[in-house]
Amino acid sequence: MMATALRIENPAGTSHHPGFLADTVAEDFPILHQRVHGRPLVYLDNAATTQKPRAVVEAMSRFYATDYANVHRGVYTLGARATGRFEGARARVQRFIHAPSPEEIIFVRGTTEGINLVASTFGEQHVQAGDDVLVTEMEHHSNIVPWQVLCQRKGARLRVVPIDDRGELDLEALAGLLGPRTRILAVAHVSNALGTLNPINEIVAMAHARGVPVLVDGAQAAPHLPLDVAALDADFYVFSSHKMYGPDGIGVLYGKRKLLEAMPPYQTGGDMIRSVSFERTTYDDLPHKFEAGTPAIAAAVGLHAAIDYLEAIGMAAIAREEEALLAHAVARLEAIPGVRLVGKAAHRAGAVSFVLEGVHPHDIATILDSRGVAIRAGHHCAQPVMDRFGVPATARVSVGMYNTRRDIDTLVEAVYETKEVMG
Ligand code: C6P
Repeated sequence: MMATALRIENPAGTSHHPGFLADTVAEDFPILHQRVHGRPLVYLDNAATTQKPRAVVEAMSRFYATDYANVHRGVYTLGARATGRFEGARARVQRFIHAPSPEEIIFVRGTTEGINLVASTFGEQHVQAGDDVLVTEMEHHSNIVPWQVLCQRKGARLRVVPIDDRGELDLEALAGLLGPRTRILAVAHVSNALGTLNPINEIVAMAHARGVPVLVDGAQAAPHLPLDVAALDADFYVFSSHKMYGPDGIGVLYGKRKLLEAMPPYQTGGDMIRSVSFERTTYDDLPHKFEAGTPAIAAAVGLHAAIDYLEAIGMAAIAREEEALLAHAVARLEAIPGVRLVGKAAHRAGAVSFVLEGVHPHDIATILDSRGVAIRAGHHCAQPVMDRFGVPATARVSVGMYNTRRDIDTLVEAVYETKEVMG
């Protein structure tokens, strides 16, 4: 890990060759060095989940072997060590996203749970009959359904900011929808289905100018871009560890202290209380008020290691490399006769979606798999996006820091082969 950090600090600053970073980190990801159906594996489903570097796997395994115990409970040495590691991970997340304080970092299971938490607590408090909750047409189901259920329960209206033919948010429509009854805007930083990178600073500023708080779904941004929730001034920001080279089972909800303090607990039980009697329970302070039960302790240690790994490389370097790689993917895919990109936003991160005339995306993914290339086909848990573009599904290529131009070229060759096989 340290060797990696020394070798590759900010490599993209000195290289215009996409894949330079990937070539350097490749050896840190043992899973990538295998054959699938006799071909070298090309993993291009990073929006679904990322592979884990040795540093993450080893940090978790070392923790289990040396420091593991439950947290916030035992006065004994192991318990104290485990608690130190768990809280150390929280502080690491705080620095990574530039949150003002560690108490504003709530560990959850992932983005989905983070959004559900806010909808069932903040939403429950603030949304009443006749109010509006604003989402966008490009949201993942995780950032639609919790709000829809809340609105149904409260008699509120779920209103939707439309997207244009390029897959970009219609900011004029957003301005028109932000009204006196809007209680929250829930918006993706990056679309998982289209790859659109939203102008999130502008969006937050627009909402705040109307007094509307904003929840940002950062699931597809955290692995690809430098984050600064304080500069962004987001009220809530959520993301999943497993999409940023960390383990599954843990994610982060950042919330502004004032809002979190005023919110009721989400789940109740052990580790979130100050005192309990049969008459009355009082709750612990932040962040514990929102963390009922034994948390994902080793996963927090793994997330810590993932963030160390990401920052040793540098998020700015990752963003630059991946941007160049995506531009290459867009150019090569667009040049294939019969391919149509779904989503052509001017600013993109992470993913490219496409359809191929006459071939179902599932068939594309199956044939690509036979060539060792792993991509996702389907609606990507974003059915309203599919409806908007009039397709049942897309094939989606999503990149990570270990992908190279060669990977994209292998993918493109396999798409040409798909055309031949299906033609
Ligand atoms: N998208 C994809 O293949 P969880 O499952 O809770 O870690 O993340 C949910 C989620 C929320 N928002 C966005 C923008 C997402 O992309 C995801 C997960 C995966 O696109 C699995 S459907």
